[in-house]
Formats: sequence, structure tokens, C-alpha cells
Amino acid sequence: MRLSRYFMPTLREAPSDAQIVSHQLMLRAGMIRQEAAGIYAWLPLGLKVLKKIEQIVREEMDRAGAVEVLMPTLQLADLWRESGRYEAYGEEMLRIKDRHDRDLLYGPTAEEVITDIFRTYVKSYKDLPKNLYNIQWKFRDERRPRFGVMRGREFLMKDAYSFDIDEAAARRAYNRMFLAYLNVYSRLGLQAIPVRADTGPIGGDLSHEFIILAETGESEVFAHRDLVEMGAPGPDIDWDGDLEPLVQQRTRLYAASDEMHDAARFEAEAPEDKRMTARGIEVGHIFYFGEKYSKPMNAKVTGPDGKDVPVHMGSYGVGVSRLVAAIIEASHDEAGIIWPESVAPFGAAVVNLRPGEAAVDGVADQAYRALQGAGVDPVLDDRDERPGAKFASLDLVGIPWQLIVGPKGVADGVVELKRRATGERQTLSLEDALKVITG
Ligand code: 5CA
Repeated sequence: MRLSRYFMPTLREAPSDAQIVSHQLMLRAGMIRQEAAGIYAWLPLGLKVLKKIEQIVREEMDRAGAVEVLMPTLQLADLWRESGRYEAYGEEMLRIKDRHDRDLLYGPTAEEVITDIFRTYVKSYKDLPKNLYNIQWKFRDERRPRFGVMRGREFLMKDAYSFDIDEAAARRAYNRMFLAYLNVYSRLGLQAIPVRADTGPIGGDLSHEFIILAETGESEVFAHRDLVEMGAPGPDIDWDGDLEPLVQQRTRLYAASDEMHDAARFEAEAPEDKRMTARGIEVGHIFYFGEKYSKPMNAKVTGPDGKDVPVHMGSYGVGVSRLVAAIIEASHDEAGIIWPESVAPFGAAVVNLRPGEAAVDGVADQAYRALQGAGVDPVLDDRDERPGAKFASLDLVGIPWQLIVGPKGVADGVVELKRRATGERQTLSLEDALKVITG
């Protein structure tokens, strides 16, 4: 991509209503634009990051055995009347009528729709377990949408739903998601803490929130430090095997959100120097809720004994659009965003300091094509701007590498390579610079 033809409307100053750093930086980097309170258009750079996060979530869901579907954003109110949640959900639900006067709603979540799909096709325990997920826009008419995409009204969620014959099998499904979530966050460069959580309007009796630490976070967490430092399990675990030990290793250490916090237990279970109280951002939430929806909605399968039983379900949400902001909260400096390579909008920027000067253009084009060939997804900064303005905007948008090509270097047969995360600069031959970037 040539920046001269791209659409990256960066701003020098953040609008004054943006209170937290991720919101300020997303606006300044030209990633999003607010269309209405809590409703955003995603501009090219923001969209690229969103898609990369989405893809990592998808890969880890697939690895853990979940199967992707796509459900509509608009749902029939009648389905929610069946589960009993239509009235109960309250003002957060955006209710709509179509031309035939039928009640619709913009889905805030999709337990009812997926249960309806499931009950239509699956009739026997032999077809279990199943875990179906989608990555789709949701709408919650939040009382106080704020902090940009961190708490939006329209937001992108990955929601997975598991169906099992009994509680023991459902817990195995829960464990798979629990560990898959840790792998997702780790690939995004985040350290997420699984904490015991309240189930809220989703319902059920077993639930964990995944929190990443950030001072601006809306959640308060209380956790044993050893849990905070424990790494993700990694992709090579036996997803069909017994995952209980890996999950227990993480759930036996104290960790709770504010609604579930029990100060006496915290003191009993964690020595003083291991007790951590901090603020954080909820980037995922998983629930086991048994027969809460399958019973009223009559989602039954025939068991091995020939009797029909309601399936045991769980649901598993990741805040995909919220994660864009959460990653920025966790990784930025005074100059702007520092993207982890896994989600950076571009892998590297080739900065042409003298567009129009044939020798410089030649080396910049060569570098750009080589990086393209190596699958780095580079951007070529061929804008007619002062070098200082180019560096400032590239620092702001957080591209991991800047490969700088100027007239003096070209005369000497070298380029400069800057690493965004550390600010470290090296003067190298083009060949060596490409080697450093492609690792
Ligand atoms: N049905 C379940 C799981 S599929 C569910 O809806 N869970 S949830 O309510 O906890 O939402 C899942 C995740 O979506 C949250 O952990 C959070 O990261 C994200 N999320 C929730 N509300 C918003 C919002 N208003 N703006 C941005 N992200 C949100």
C-alpha cells in the first residue's frame, strides 16, 4: 500500500471528549470515527487491526474444536419470549418493528438464536459435543457508552455456544474455551487473568471473566500474584484429553471480580505479599448455565437410554472490538501506539524521505517489493511531507518497523532501520535491514 493513495486521516490533537488514552490514540491515528454515541465507523487502519484480532480469535476457536457460523444481527422477539428473556432484558435491548408489525431486536447476544438452530437439527447424544461460534456485531443500548470502542453500543463480539449431554461433558467444553481464551490473549501480546465472575443476565452458576490489567479499566480485580504471572498453556495441548489439571492450576489460586470478591477468603488464600488489587478491562467472559435455555426452548436430545433430555449449554464471549482499545491501553508511549506484531496494521513502513528523486525512489521501491514478497504487508510512505511529519505519524499509528531511505544513505549504500517499540535505530545495508525485519 502506498500511503499517498491510502486513507489514514491522522489528527495532531485528540478531541477533548476522549478521556482515556486508547480512545485518544484511536481517533488521532484515524482508526475510527464516531457516527453516534457508542456507534463507530471503522476507518482503514482500525479495520485492519480489527480483522487481525478477529482472525486470531477464529484460529484459536477452530483449534479448540469450535465451528464457525454467522447469525443475523436482527433477531425475532418471539424466540426471546420462549426463553423468557424478552421482557427481562430491559432497556439495553434495542427493539424494532418491521413493516408487518413484527417485533424484532438487534441482538445483544445470541443464546436464543443458536439454541433454535441447534434444536432444529440435533436430536441425538451421538451428535454431541457441539460448539458453534460466530463473530458478529452486537447492540446493547448502554446507559453510558464511553471510552470509544471500549464500551460501545454497537460492538463486535465473538460468541461461542457449547452443547453437551450432561454437566461433566459441558465442563470439558468449558475447560477447552477457558484455555483457548488464554492462548488468544497471549497471541495478542496481552496477559489476561481469569477471575471468578458473576453471571448477570446470561445466567448460570459457573463463570469466569478474563481481565487485562490497566489503570483505566472499569473492573476491579483481586488476585494471587502467581496467577497474574502464569503463562498461557500454548497451542499444543491435547484438546480432546483431560484439561482439568491445566484449568485447576489456574482456578485454585484466588482471583475474583468486585461482585464476587470475598475479603476474608482472599486473606486466607493468598499471603499478603501475593495479594494484588488492581483495575482491569474485561476482554472475555465465559459461562456454564446448564439447562437454562435448553429447557424452556425444548432443545433436547435422545440419550443412550432412549430418553430425551435437555442439553447442557455454555456460552463464551470475547470482546473483539473492545480488544483493539485494550491492546492500546496496554501498549503505547507518548508518541503513540506500539502494536504487537501479531495485530499491527502493517508489518513495516518504508519511509521515502525524497519522493521524486530517482535514486531514492528506486531503493524505496526495491525495499517495499522485497518486504511484500516476504509477506510482511508493508506500507510505502511516499507522501510529499517533511520527514518529521512522516516519522510523527508513523510513530503515532504504531507500525513496528520504519525502514528509512534518504538521499545520503542511498549515496553511501545504506538505509536506517528504526524499531518502534524501543526507538532503537541502526544503519545497515538494505539487505541486512530486510533480514532484521523478516527475522
Ligand atoms: N452471551 C455471553 C457470552 S457469548 C455474553 O454476552 N457475554 S458478555 O456480556 O460478557 O459479553 C462478552 C464480551 O463482550 C465482554 O467480555 C466484553 O469484552 C464485550 N462487551 C460487552 N459489552 C460491550 C460493550 N458495550 N462494548 C464493547 N465490548 C463489550
